[in-house]
Amino acid sequence: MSEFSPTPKDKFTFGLWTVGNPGRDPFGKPTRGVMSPAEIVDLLGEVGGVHGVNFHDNDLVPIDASEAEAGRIVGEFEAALKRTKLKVAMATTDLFGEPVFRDGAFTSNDAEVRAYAVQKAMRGMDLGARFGASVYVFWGGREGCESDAAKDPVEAEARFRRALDFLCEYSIERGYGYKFALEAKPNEPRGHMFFPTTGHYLAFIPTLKHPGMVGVNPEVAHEHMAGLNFTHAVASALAADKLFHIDLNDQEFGRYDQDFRFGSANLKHAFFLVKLLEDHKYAGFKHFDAHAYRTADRADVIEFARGCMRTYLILRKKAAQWNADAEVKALLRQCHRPGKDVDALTEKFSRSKAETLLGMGFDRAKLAGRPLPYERLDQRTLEILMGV
Ligand code: DIG
Ligand code: MN
Ligand code: MN
Repeated sequence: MSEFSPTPKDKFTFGLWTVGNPGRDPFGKPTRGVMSPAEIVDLLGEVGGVHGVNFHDNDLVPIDASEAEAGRIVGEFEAALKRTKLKVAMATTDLFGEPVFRDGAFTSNDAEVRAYAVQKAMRGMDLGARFGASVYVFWGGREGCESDAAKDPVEAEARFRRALDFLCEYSIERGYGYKFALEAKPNEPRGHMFFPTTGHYLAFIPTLKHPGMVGVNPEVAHEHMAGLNFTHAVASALAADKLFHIDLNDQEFGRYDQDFRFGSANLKHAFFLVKLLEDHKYAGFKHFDAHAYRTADRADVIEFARGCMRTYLILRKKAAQWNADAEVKALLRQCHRPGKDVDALTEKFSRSKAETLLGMGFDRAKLAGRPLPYERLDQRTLEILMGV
């Protein structure tokens, strides 16, 4: 056990499709063998310290599997879970791979496709509940359009809302106790994606019939693809008490969805994310929705998974070091001016407070001249990260 060895208590999880990714990409064939769900669970057991595994319905049971095949696959999967003591943390539905969903699932223009998508999600919820999954993710991979001639976006969102309201009721009626987590992604695979960022979902959730059951599942790569600060997206979710799940990975800005190993592209961004999660005591699953480079063999896939978790644990220690650093604390004291009395004025409105505030004089030149040593603060941050 090294200082940065994960344990199941860290609640790190991996989807079957992550370490099971065979290396296929839009321009090339698979470079690795396709593993069965049981073999993927055994690989995660070999990785060590993993809390749980996640699956799309068809990652586990292929869409055209016979009853007998489904029974065999599920039985082998269950045996592998027992062998490795891995839990099933999150489940989700593949509503994006099959041609039937080419024009969306819940937002499709075809009522039969919408109904089939809800049925498929219900069956996915049944399968997840069978293994004790407590979070159910919805990534609307095909909800969008290439031309806005296709459908009214207000109507499209209404269809998405109807499906979620129905599925919330299904979870309640079945007593599954699911926390639904909505995952945003911009720009692909549809020409224009509905709900492209976490912020869009945070605005959407209050319009649902059971908003308390529904939160978000932000993903690093997806907010980066929109050119946004992921830590701020997570902060908005935390502030709204809606961070029900999180997809950790990494991503070069301005690229397709790369799903890189956590921390491998933007170490400073990863640091501030881990600091935020730890400062705010996020207690949910930390899912690495990522995959190894296409060049990786099985051994390197294992290193990929270990690297995701080690980087999180190293950055967690760096965050504690940063919070305790004397120079950081001194610099923060210089930059943050509480001004208790003036702050109290806008704490809670009252006519007299408003009058007092209206009557106050502010010396703009003095305020503008106060030092803000952010260069030194950011340099100190980098030097802590660089181990200096
Ligand atoms: C893509 O980032 C999506 C799908 O992999 C899955 O539906 C979801 C679960 O993490 N993330
Ligand atoms: Mn992704
Ligand atoms: Mn994801």
